[in-house]
Amino acid sequence: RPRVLSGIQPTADSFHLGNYLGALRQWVAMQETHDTYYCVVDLHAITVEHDPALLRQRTRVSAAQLLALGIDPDRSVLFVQSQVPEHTQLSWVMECMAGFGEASRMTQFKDKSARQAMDRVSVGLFTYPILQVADILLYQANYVPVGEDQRQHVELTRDLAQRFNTRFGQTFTLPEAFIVKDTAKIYDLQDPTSKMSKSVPAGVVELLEDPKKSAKKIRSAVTDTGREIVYDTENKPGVSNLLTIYSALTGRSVPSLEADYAGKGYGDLKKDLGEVVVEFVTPIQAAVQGYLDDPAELDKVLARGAERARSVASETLTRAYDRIGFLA
Ligand code: AQP
Repeated sequence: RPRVLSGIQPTADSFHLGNYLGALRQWVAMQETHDTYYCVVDLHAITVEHDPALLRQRTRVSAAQLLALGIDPDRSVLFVQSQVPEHTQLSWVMECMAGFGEASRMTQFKDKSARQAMDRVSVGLFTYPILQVADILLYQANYVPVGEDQRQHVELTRDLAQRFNTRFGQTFTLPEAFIVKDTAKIYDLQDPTSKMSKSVPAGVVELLEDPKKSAKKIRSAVTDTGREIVYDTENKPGVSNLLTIYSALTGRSVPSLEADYAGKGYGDLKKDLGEVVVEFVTPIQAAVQGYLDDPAELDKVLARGAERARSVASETLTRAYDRIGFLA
């Protein structure tokens, strides 16, 4: 089976619909067909200022959400990144493979650092994509299921893996981004030209917020001029985004939704989609609560995942260390 690795940051109280439709839905589905490794990337979470107690809580809430969404810890290796020290060890090696200019071209760093004064931006935020390179290469992953915003980081991973292999001998598998086109980018409900992102909370639907609040956000989503419910990303980005979400959550095709809503108004679409979202999140919230009610058991599941992850990661690291000339 081809191998898959992906990670998600524990940097918010809840995952949002963009995370779910862009990435996590694929994580769940790929368990059927791939050898899957999934991690909560807490090392990435400290690249911005954080509160330790909150990080601990959010790491558990993140793991609980993954389990509730259908990640099965028997079929997937589910773990917390900081519990596998090989990630930081390989990261240093890969930092030494990367050019400064190359790292400076990462658009996510440019976007995120532009929001703050340079003296407040951590070096960790700058080197973050290289830690991500290590995350992927340690498991010899063939595919990385992510949203469109992460494509450039997977490309960097390929480049650095190729460079290492050329200089020191075949060591790493070259991974490919696995991006589902239809849901590669879910847009903000209040600004349907920007991606839904936890940094701009206005138009974000969180999986763990009060479902009534989600339905309200959808009812007040920005829609477009005109009245027709048709998928047209250029002229109707708001309506198109709602149709994408509707289609992904129900499995109904966009053309069949267009046909059903012919002659109806934006209000009808938004009201119905609100109900679809409430139905989707309600059982997930109950399941998350179930996992959080027994944190000792949750920690045990994660410890077992870390142990399984380490057995693969340490083998890759040992080989990489040997190739670059470190003593055994
Ligand atoms: N709007 C989105 N549409 C599709 N996919 C998305 N992802 C994030 N936003 C969207 C995908 O979710 C996965 C987890 O991403 P992360 O842990 O890196 O979270 P993030 O990118 O920090 O989440 P945000 O909300 O996008 O944060 P900020 O505001 O910090 O940029 C990834 O696979 C990502 O592609």
